[in-house]
Amino acid sequence: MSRGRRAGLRGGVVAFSLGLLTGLSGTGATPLPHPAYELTLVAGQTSAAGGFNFNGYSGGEMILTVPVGWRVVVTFVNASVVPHSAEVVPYAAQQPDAARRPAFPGAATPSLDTGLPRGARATFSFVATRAGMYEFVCGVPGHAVAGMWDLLIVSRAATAPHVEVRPVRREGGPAGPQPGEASGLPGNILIADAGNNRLIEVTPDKRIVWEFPRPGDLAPGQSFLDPDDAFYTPGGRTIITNEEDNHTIALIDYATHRIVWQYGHPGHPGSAPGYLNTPDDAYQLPQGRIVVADIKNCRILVLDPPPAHHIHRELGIAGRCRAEPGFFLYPNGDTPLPNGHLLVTEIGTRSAAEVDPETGQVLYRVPLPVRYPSDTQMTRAGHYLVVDYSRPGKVVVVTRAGKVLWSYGPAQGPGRLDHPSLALELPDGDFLLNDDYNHRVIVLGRGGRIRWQYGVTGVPGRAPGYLRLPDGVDLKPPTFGRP
Ligand SMILES: [Cu+2]
Repeated sequence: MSRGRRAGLRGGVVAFSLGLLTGLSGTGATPLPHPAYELTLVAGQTSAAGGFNFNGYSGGEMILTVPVGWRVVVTFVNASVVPHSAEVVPYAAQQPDAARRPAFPGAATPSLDTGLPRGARATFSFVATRAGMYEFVCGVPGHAVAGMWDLLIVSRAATAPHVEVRPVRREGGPAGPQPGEASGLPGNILIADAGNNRLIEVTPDKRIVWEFPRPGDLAPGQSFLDPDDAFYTPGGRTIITNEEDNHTIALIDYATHRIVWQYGHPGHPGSAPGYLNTPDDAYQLPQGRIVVADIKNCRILVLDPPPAHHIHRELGIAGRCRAEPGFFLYPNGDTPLPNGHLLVTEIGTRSAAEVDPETGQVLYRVPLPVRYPSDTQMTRAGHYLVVDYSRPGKVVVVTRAGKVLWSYGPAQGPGRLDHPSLALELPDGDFLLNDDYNHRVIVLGRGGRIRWQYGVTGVPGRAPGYLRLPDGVDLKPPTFGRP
């Protein structure tokens, strides 16, 4: 998928997790003395309340209730260009106009007054030892007053934590096929469930049959964060994924659940050999080479087949972001075509170009009539399928000249898309796409009807039937995994 410039902006959407940690099973860590609840707070996730919101909710619209005595583990992410912070303070009818002492020891991010910059993450935790009404507020002066607060209720009566939001944006049910629902899916699909830091393979009847990482899958020191896309590789044994904000790409062995190859330095963007900066859409080509759209370096890298870590070719020049021949302007997609060429999507020029990876030559360029094109694909009829990573989002099919042949993009209702980042054509001509900020993956019929859905619209989660900011999908090839 791809989104590109949004690295940093990502962080995504909502994301209060329904994760209940009861002592980090499987990692060998000492069990926590209190049952814990994990909450992700994304500052400025949407434009609601002028951006002064957590997870899109402001003014107390989001309410977390936890039983007294529980630990709350908060992962704070700033998705906004405006610096923000977060802390827990006692609820007051009048919001504080500046940071104050947190209600519980440790219940605050660093830099409460000045805020953390865009893309920053901070984790804090506290034990909710006293029942009562509290609020999560931004400590930057003026922000809480502007609406940047949500509620925390520490309850003696509650037996389990829960989150509720008003207005409630729930549509559709979670897991399980709906009556009469025919998916149109010819097989399993792979979902890069970015906000849950995992990849899952789901059957057409919505069972999870493969997941990475399971507890213990990662070696000590290995990380797996925010996978943006994941694709089955042509060899039938591995899955390739890019961790855009972790600046790495990786091959995962499907059978053993091990990372068998990695390129890039986790957490360290760069352009020197061995480094990537916001990589998107890593694919393995049939002969084993790896391609990746290295967005912020404005280049496409072609790497020698693993286990090497060698650059075969650099298309464009790292750091020279230009809309000129020989250069790329924030490329976020590099779909391999049957003829061995790549279909490169550029955010900066709103176009897709067929590129010969051996020479870097652009054969033609397709203008894309969308605000923020993501991950153009070629259809079997030879047209170009692209999504608009916007709200409302769109799915568009255009000719080589950029003429719109088909488009979908309702401005409201349950069919409205919210930052879709990748659409693929299914064998029957319908589309499989991830609708990131709606926390769902759908099959969209050519008639404009949603035929199948995994995830609950607008409701992030990790339980079966839920997703959090799904950022990529792939369709399992019938031959994958067969000897
Ligand atoms: Cu703030």
